Amino acid sequence: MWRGLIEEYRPFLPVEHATPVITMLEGGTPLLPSRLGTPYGIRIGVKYDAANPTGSFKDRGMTVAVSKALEAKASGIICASTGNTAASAAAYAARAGFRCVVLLPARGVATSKLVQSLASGALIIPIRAPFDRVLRLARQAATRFGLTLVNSVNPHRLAGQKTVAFEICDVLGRAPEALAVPVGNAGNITACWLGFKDYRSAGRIDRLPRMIGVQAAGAAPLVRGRPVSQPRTVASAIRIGRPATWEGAVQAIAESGGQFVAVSDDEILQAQVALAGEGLFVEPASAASVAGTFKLAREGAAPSEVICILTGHGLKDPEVVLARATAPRSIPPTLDALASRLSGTPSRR
Ligand code: AN7
Repeated sequence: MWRGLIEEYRPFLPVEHATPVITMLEGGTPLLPSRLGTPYGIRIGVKYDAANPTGSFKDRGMTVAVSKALEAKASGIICASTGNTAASAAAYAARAGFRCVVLLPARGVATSKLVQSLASGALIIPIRAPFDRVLRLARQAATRFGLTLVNSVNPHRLAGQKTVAFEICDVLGRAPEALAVPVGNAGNITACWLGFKDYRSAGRIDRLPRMIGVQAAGAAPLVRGRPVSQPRTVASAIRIGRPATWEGAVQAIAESGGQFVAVSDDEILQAQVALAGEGLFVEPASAASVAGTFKLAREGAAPSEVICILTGHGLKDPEVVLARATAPRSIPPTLDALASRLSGTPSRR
């Protein structure tokens, strides 16, 4: 039985025997084959990290960061967030009995993420500024008010997030040829790369994957090579113009012989639909990893096997789907009415 990622990967993590483990048995998420690469003659597998307890990959880093904060006898935690870090921090803080302060950009956080943080009892403070400014405030506030910062600039977050690389290698028995990751603040791509390198040092794998970092075109500082002052994209989770772990991301791409890719909002939403066609409902930021892989495949530049990390659940951001859907109209409870409605819709196969 899966024991949560701290117990599963203890020798690779900064935990001691005495570290109190705050866990919701995160990790151990499905690695699934898909038909997504078939039209391009490549294999696309997906790591469905939306299956974590709060619906995003953030739980991997949070179990370690919150456990270490408890070990250090912190009085509470604080984060800046585009939503998922907040939802995860709020949940793990509740479990640890911590106060949790969440600073959010006042505009553009998806409703469900706000709802999750509220439900877990976090103190939510919307800040009238974009994410990068909010993160700066959170860093200052952590020092001033004696709170532990649980953004990915906290090394324990990165340590926990490495485990996604371990899990992929454990299932495949090797590293994939390439790994595609959506990139916002750049903690995750940095952590994934460290994870693969740890596994190689430990002799668990003998070669490393190429890393593909995917950003939304309107929020693509790493693709452009300079910060973006007013990032714009439908993928609110990665609407970040000045990634905090810039160097780590650049290093992952350079060392692995990989690349950064920018995808348009349309490409992101098309990938979201394609994933839904595989039964996988993800939020737009998540679909970016697949959109970037599709883009490379169209250019004939995709590796023959890509594992895409699906970082967050589709239920996180219902507005994006509703904005594009036509609301179904109701019918009377008769077979005739049902028959006429069914005749107007195409069958799937
Ligand atoms: C679904 O919650 O930055 O490159 O504050 O929620 O490690 O930042 C979220 C980021 C990808 C990007 N996919 O990861 C936050 C936050 C989803 C995300 C990313 C995020 P990083």
